Amino acid sequence: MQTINWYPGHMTKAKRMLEDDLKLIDVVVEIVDARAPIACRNPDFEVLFKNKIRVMLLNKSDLSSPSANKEWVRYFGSKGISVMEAVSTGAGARKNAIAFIEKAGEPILKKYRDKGVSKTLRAMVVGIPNVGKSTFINKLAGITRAQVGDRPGVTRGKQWVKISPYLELMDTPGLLWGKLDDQELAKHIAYIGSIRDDVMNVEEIAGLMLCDLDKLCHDALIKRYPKLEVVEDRDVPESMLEGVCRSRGFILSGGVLDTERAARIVLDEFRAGKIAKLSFERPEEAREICE
Ligand SMILES: Nc1nc2c(ncn2[C@@H]2O[C@H](COP(=O)(O)OP(=O)(O)OP(=O)(O)O)[C@@H](O)[C@H]2O)c(=O)[nH]1
Ligand SMILES: [Mg+2]
Repeated sequence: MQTINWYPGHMTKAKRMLEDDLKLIDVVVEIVDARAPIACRNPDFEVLFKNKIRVMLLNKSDLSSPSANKEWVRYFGSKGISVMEAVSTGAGARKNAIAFIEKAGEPILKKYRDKGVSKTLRAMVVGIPNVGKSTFINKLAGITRAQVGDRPGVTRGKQWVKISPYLELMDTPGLLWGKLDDQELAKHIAYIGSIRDDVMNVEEIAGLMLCDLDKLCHDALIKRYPKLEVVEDRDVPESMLEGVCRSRGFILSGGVLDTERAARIVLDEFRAGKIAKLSFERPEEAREICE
């Protein structure tokens, strides 16, 4: 696979901005995509936030496997990381999410209370691009304050949003890191839409994703793109993409298959949860990667 080169220049500036603002922050809320929680964990965060109280939100859990969500909550919990499942686009659970963050900040609030001072808890919401940071903040605010979009790189600067008299959240731009050695994780980040489509080979990524989906959810995949059933080389990304072209009639004049169109459709449909609810990662693999 072609190495994914993804690090846009503005992220260096954004990372510096987070560093500068750390002194204002009581709690760090790290948002990951429940379909690929390990791939979403930016190693820079370990250094940046090592002295901070941290909690994790397993977001987009409506698009991932419910059993994997439970496994991930148990797994991160066993590592001492407080984690909560979330659907930031869904109704409800707003109060739970606020209580979750406030509970994490309780030791700090208590310190102030003991001094007789009332304090607003300040939390920084961080994560790689497109995981739903701004959507989560809007949900907690109960009103659209932060700009959101179904592509990476929507938030470009920081923004404070008041949630209650006791809680303020800071929205931040999605951050990736400079070098990704593990191409397996890079693929997952591309699949979930955290890398801009114009800096990667869309056809290659969509083809690889079809091969992975074939192993993870064969029946659902065939249901969506029936002509995939007859593809013989199921490990060959190009062949799988051609199967999608045939399923959807993406055939140009002269019988040429429009694989670019198929690639964009497959990525869009997967990201919108139209193919299957699934998780690319499970805690057993995480043990291999992390330990
Ligand atoms: N299905 C589903 N979609 C979600 C969820 N949370 C966010 N989204 C969608 O994901 C896309 C990205 O959301 P944003 O809130 O803009 O993501 P972000 O992390 O702020 O992205 P950047 O600012 O680009 O780093 C939008 O299309 C949201 O509607 C969720 O829990 N479930
Ligand atoms: Mg944003």
